[in-house]
Amino acid sequence: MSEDTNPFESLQSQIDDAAAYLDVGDDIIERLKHPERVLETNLTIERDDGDLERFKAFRSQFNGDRGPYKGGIRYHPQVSRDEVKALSGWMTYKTAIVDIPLGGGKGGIVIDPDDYSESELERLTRSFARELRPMIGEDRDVPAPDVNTGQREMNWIKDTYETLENTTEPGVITGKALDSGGSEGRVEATGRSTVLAAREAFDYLDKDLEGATVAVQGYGNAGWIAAKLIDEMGATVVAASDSSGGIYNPDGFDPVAAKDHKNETGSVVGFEGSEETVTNADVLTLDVDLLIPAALENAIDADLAEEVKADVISEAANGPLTPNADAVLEEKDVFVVPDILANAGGVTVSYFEWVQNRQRFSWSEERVNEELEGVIVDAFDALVDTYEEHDLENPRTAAYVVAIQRVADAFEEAGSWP
Ligand code: AKG
Repeated sequence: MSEDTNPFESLQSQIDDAAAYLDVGDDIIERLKHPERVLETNLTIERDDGDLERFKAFRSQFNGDRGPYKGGIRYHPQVSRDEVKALSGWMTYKTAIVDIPLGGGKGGIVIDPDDYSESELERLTRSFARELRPMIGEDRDVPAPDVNTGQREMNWIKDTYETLENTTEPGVITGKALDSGGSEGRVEATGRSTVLAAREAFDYLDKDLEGATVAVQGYGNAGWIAAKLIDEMGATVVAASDSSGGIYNPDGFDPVAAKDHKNETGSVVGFEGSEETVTNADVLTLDVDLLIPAALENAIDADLAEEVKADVISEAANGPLTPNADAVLEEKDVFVVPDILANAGGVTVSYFEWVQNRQRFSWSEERVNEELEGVIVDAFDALVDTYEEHDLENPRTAAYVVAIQRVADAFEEAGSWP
């Protein structure tokens, strides 16, 4: 990576780009560029061998003007205070562009979970839940899964919170297992919105998704589900990658079989449906119709962006393009469906899960997917209206214009303390 990009600075520059088109005072824009508060804490747990180990952990509550703070908790060695601040800001504008009544938050622990046993991870997660307890709650802050966390961790947090609070409050957290109050469709939701948003973009650009070629960078939950669903829509997945490398077959391959291979061996590399082993950078710069970056921030910097040949990018990851990469792609007329819309399926179905928990009622998978589709299509339409109204070059700026205006309106409508 030739560019050293701080994700929090990326978020702030995205807000600045949109501010020029907004009827919002500079003082309010300044407020909307910073989190309301950030918890930084040190968690010490006993390892299985009896030694103690300390882990740094964060929770950023970026903005609560439109509802409870909402966003995932990730376990990754690259977690930092600035990364969590950026991710919580992206959550704020994500919940706003899809117009669900939630704010934005994000948390994380600096850890490579692969190096720890399940019982060590449980002790660590429960320790974090104890720290979070005073600041979370179904009307306060509602965490969810993110990179390297899932139903197991959410269930531990729910159990710790409910035990200490002596209550049942499943809506304190989303992304739970189905039997613990989770929602149908939540596991697939991020990948699903990524392809629904891509479908809308192809439609808007008058391009045919049927037979379009697709490359997917990152074959975790969001990436592989997006690959599976786009294949079901008639597109051809020709490349995929994970942290060990990439696979390429110009005639396409079965994305589910590639996932089975990854489950068995730990990587997509070596999959029999592949013609060629390629690098991650190759996957990002292949001559395809649609590129889906589905790994971490800053996957594409300006140098790599010069090499990108895709016509459309749908961002399953948060922050995969640096601002300089965005500028290069804008020059090249690549249509980028921004993360805050493309991957908003996760938080949208989390919202449905929270609603179901409060209703003490479960929706069918069909209903969840139908409602999700409506939300993504409406958000895409709002983006396009603003994109055209202001004659914008970059769909990301249009998404921020819509989202920031909604957050600013809620802030102003609340009035101020005398
Ligand atoms: C994200 O969209 O980046 C999330 O962290 C998901 C949040 C949620 O499901 O509440």
